[in-house]
Amino acid sequence: MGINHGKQETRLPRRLRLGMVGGGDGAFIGAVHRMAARLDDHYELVAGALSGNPLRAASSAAAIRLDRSRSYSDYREMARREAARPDGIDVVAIVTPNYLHAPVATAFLEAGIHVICDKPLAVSLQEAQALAALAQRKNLVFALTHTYTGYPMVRHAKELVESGALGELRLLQVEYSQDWLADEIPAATAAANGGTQDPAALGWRSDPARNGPAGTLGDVGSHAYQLAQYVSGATPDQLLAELHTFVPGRLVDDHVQVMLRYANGARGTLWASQVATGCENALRLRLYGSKASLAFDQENPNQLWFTPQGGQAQCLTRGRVQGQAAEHATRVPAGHPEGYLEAFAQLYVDAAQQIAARNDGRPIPSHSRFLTTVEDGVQGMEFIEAVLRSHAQDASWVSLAQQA
Ligand code: SOE
Repeated sequence: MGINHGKQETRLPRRLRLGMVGGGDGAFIGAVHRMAARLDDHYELVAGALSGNPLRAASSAAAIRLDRSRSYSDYREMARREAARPDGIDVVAIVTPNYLHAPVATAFLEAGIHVICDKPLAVSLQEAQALAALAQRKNLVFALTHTYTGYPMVRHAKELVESGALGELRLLQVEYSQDWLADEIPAATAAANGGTQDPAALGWRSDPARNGPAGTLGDVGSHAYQLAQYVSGATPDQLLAELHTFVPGRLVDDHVQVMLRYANGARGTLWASQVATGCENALRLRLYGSKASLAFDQENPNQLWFTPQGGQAQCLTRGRVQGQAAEHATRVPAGHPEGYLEAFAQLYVDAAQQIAARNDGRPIPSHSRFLTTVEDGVQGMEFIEAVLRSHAQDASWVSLAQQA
């Protein structure tokens, strides 16, 4: 396949003007969003509230050559002033700690500005539902960056399942294991904080006030759940879950294990851990249907395994596989690896296509339909709240549908 061969895209009349909230000096995910937004040349970053601290906001803006007059330290002021400019931003990327996702998104949606937000969507189901309702009322695009859904082979897997290639879904197995929280909390940090770790010193993900109540569950369990749901197209009815904190003094969970029941009788298991020694970013999905199974491993994203019942295992590869979804998400020819940044960029491509369509009053182009949105975020929060509920009831079966 040649470069961009098969890529279906509506040509955009101009680059979209992008703003960013969060992502100041040293922030990991903000820098990733900026790279992703640049890759396919549909955006220019023109404004930002990169930090709530005025000095840090200014130095972070200078470091990425953002116009000083469009660097803010208050996101509300940014929303107001950008909405009032004739050349104001079309869309804002929200890359703050989780507790700010909902208030920041609300401010920009109210100002009539499209949103691209990092996951998890919010810190409660109630917040998530309110965001979905607001985006709908304002008729604005709200993309949620579940990165791993941007891989061509994940999209191909989704298409395979939709085509019926797996038959009736029976078993789902998804895991997301990392090890970066495996080490003991240094004694000095713990002692200085009455035996608990200092959330400020160890980052916002370890601080329930800024992260929300779900630690590993929210950070990577949300990706695992979403990937399984995205590819299988199936949402469980019930789950049974246990959260655990292995490292003494940690204020949120660092491990979660879940059993899932589906209405058609299918069964699933999900575990996510950030204390899984030796694991870098092992997000793995296996689906088993009545006719065939498939397996995807995020650390080898250019491959997808497909095995028909009674037949040979087939390694399908990006760049050679036939399918519109994979071709739309592919940039370079077979054998030239694409990875994490391209997957992230794919979400920005699809969001750009949807934003341009919304702005012109056109229907959303069908090739951008695989974008994850605020609706996925609501389902993710339903999952998170169900896990918290089940855990609080000593790991009993709970229904996902129960409202907040
Ligand atoms: C850290 O655990 C992290 O960066 C997550 O926050 C991301 O969502 C995941 O994609 C990679 O790991």
